Amino acid sequence: MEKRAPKQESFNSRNYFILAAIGSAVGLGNIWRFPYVAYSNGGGAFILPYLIALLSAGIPLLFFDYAIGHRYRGSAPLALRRLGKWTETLGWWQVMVCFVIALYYAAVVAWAGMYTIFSFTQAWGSDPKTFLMQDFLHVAETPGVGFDFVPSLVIPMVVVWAVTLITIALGVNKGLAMANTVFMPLLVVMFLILVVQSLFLPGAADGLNALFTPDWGALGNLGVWAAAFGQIFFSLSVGFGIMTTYASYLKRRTDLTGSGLVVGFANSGFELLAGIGVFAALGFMAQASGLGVNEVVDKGLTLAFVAFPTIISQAPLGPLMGVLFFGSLTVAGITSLLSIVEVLASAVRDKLGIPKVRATLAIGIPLAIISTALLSTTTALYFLDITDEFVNKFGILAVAFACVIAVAWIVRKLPVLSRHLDRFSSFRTGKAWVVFIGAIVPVALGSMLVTEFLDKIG
Ligand code: ILE
Repeated sequence: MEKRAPKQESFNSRNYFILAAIGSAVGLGNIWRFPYVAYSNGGGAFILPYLIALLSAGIPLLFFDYAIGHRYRGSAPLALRRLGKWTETLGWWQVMVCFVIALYYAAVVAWAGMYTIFSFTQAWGSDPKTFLMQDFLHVAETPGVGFDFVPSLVIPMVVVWAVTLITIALGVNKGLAMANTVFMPLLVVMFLILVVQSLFLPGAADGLNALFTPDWGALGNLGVWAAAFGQIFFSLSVGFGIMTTYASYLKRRTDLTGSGLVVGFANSGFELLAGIGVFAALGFMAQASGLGVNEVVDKGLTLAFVAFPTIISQAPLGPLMGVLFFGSLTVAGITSLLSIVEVLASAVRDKLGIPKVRATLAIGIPLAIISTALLSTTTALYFLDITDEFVNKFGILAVAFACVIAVAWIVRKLPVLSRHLDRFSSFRTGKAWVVFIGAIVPVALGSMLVTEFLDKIG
């Protein structure tokens, strides 16, 4: 039986909410995911599907999450239960997705933290790849074989988990708002200096050309559109409980759509900046090694932990660049991790009717132990690769699709949510929003899921 939920916390100011929502959105997805996704899906031409995805699905879904969280004032499962009873199940599905993401997201933050320290001495030496695989991660040669602990990975994980759980336990204002007030300005300053530094490197222009040269032909490919929508969902943190949870902490009188636009454009602005910074640096790397940019481009983990160390070792003021890059990755990652774990802690708080601190410990400690156990072993990298791909493609997209279908077509609550949005907003979204959420978003999400599925089995 559900216990009576303790009194809902709320952000002392709307600015805290906006800051925390931007902190959630801007994360690993912006820094290491976007540049490569854009480059490999049409370069400059990718801007078109990207903007369409942002305006037709990202922002409308952000409003959707906000409306549910703000109107039904609860964690994702509780808010969805208040909306349609059985839809609580969808809220738990979102919680599951967040649980899985948290397991590996924390590890990447921990590794980025370690690499910030390594940057001072360039501990990776002349061969960053071997350093990463053998000296740092001790990757087993065969997946699944040699499930051994790597003790040196445990401490950074424990630190990341301690910071995360303490912040969440401190509550919405003393924890989340404070952390974002400190970390977000720090991130902006560090990242801007990094981008300027990268732009002054020799070869930077080649990198930017590689990123922005449009391949218009790519637009005929459905996969490119799927990549644009997928990037927006992941990066904007929409559709899997995060924004619902954060919006439940907004005071009643507020501006939902105005806040949403600020968050959406801030996130995309940061993402574009990350693309510029990363590709300027890759252009330098290509020139320094006498290769084409296409030969040095890499994605995700290798981009961050192999390509960047190589660049840092060669660039003037390399150690500074290293601290800025890995520092940014750590800070951007931790503010996103906070939002992912907030979804879990608030769900447990509401379900068991226990205070936030106890709920945080009840879910946070097992989560931290599982995450540390799985990702401090010689098979960490395999685990990360598999879950990252699976969660992105099927977890996030599928749960967002299910929620939109359920709310729009089964419990038919879009008119209620639309009225709520219009009432608590600086501008009216009216019928247009209902059409986007009821028709355009489900069609876009549905076709992406089918494309991904066919791609997997094909
Ligand atoms: N939006 C963030 C990112 O881009 C997180 C996604 C929360 C899981 O990395």
